[in-house]
Amino acid sequence: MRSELYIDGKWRPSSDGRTFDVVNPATEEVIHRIAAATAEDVDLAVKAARRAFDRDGWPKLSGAQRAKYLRAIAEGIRARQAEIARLEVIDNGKPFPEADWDVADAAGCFDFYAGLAEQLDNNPEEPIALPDARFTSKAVKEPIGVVGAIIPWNYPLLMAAWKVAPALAAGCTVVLKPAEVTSLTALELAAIADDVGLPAGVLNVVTGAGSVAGQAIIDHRQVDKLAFTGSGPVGSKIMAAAARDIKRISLELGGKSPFVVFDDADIDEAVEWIMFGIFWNQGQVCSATSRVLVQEGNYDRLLSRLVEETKKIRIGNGLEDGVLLGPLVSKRQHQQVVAAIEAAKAAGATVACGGKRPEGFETGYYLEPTVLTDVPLESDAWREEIFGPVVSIRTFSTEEEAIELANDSRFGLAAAVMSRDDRRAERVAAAFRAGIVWINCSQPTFTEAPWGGYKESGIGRELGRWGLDNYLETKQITRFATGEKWGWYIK
Ligand code: TAP
Repeated sequence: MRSELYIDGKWRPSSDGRTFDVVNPATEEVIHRIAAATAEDVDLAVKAARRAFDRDGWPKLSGAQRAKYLRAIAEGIRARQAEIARLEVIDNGKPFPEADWDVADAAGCFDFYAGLAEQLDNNPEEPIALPDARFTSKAVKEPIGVVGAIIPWNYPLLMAAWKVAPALAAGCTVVLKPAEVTSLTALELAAIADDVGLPAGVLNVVTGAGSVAGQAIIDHRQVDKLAFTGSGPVGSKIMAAAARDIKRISLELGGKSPFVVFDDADIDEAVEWIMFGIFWNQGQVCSATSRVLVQEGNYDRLLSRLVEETKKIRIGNGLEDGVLLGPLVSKRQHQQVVAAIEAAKAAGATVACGGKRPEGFETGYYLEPTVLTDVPLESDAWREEIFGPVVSIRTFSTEEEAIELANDSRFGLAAAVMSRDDRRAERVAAAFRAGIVWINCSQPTFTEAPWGGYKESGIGRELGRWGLDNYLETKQITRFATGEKWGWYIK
C-alpha cells in the first residue's frame, strides 16, 4: 500500500508531514496511513502538470503515442487486477466480485480512450463551408490544459479512470484528488502510470481532505478545468470557484432516480432489477433507483417478493465468498443513512424490512438492506439522496401519473421503466427528465455510452466520445485567400 503523494513523477510526503488514517469499514481497524496534502503540495502538483502541458510536450504527442501509454496503463491494471480489487474491498467495503468488476472496467476505460486518442489523429480537422469563397475555415480540437479531477469514494478506481483516461487521451495533464476515505487505489494507479513510464507531471495524485487539498485545487489559478463527481453542495462550491476565472467544469452529482414498474412486467425480473438498482455497492451509487413506483395491480405481490428476496441477501465482509452486501464506506456514512431511515419513520414511513444494524455485526459499518413503504411524497426519504441500501416504494395507477411522480424531483440523473409493452416503455423513456434511462433494467453502465444528469444532477457528460469532448476545446482557423483584397479602409 502506497502512502505518499505522487507529484511530478516522484513519491513524496506532505509538506507538513501530516497523514490521515485508512480505516477498513468491515473491521473499523486503522490499516494504513497516507500523506495529507497541503495547499503547498497541491501547488507543486499543479505546477508540474502545467510544465508537462506547456513545456514538456504531452499535448504535442500524437494521439497514437498517447494511446500507447493508456493501453500500457490498462495492461498494468489488469496484471494486478485481483490485488487492486482486494485493496478496494478493504478501503471501500464493497464485495470482492463488485470490486473485481470495477477494476476490469477501469482497465477497459483506459483501452477505450486509447482508441479515441488514436481517432483524434485520423480526423483532426473539420472543414467548414462558408458563404464567401475568399475564405476557408476549419475547426480543430485541442486539449483544454491542466485538469483538477476530484472524485468520490463509491467507485474509487473507476471514477479515477472515468476522468484520467479521457483527459490524458485528449492531451490534458491531471491533478487527481481521491476521496480521503478511499485513496488506496488512486495511488496504485499512479504507481502503474509510473511503471509504464508516463512522463513526469502528466498525472499527479494528491491525497487528503476536500477542505484542504480539494479546495486548493479548485482555487488554483493555473487549473484550466475542474472535473468533479460527488455531492451537490460541493458541486455548487466548485461552480462558484470556477466562476472567478471561468474554469471549464463538468459535474456529476447526486440523484433520486425513479424506477417505474407497470402491471405487465414479470414480477421476479422486476424484483431482480429493483434490488440491483438499490443494493449493489450498498446503494452508494449516484444513479441508484431509490424511488420505486409500482402500478397498483402488481404492488402487493411485488412488495412481498421484494421483501422475501431482500431478507435473503448475504451480508458480510466483502472478502468472504458469497457476500452480496458489505459495510457502508465509513462511520459518517453509516450514521447519515441510519439518521435518514429514522427521519423517514418519523415522517410516517413503514419499514417493510431492514432499517437497522444486522444481528451479529457489532463491528463494521453494516446496515440491513431496507425497504420503506408509506413514504410521504414531501418527505426527505422520497426527495433526498440517502446514498445507502434504502429503497422507497409506492403505487401509481396511470402512465401519466407515473411520469409525473417520476419527474417530480430536483434531480435528473437516471430513471428506469419496466414493461413488456415496448411502445409504452419507449414513450415513458422519452418522457423522463433524466440523462440516463434504462428500459427493463437498472444500472448497467457501458464506457461507450454518455453518462450525466439533467437538472441538479450535474453538467456535462462523461464516458463515450462525450467524455473526450469534456477535455477538448474547439478552435476555428479561418484563412483569407492570398492575393484577395478586403478593401474596407484601403481601396
Ligand atoms: P463530497 O463531499 O461531495 O465529496 C466528493 C469529493 O469532493 C471528495 O474527494 C471530497 O474530499 C471532495 N471535497 C469535499 N469538499 C471539497 C471542497 N471544499 N473543495 C474541493 N473538493 C472537496 O461527498 P461526500 O461527503 O463524500 O458524500 C456526501 C454525500 O454526497 C453522500 O452521502 C452522497 O449523497 C453524495 N455523493 C454522491 C456521489 C455521486 S457519485 N454523485 C458520490 C459520493 C457521494 P474528501 O471526501 O476527501 O473530504
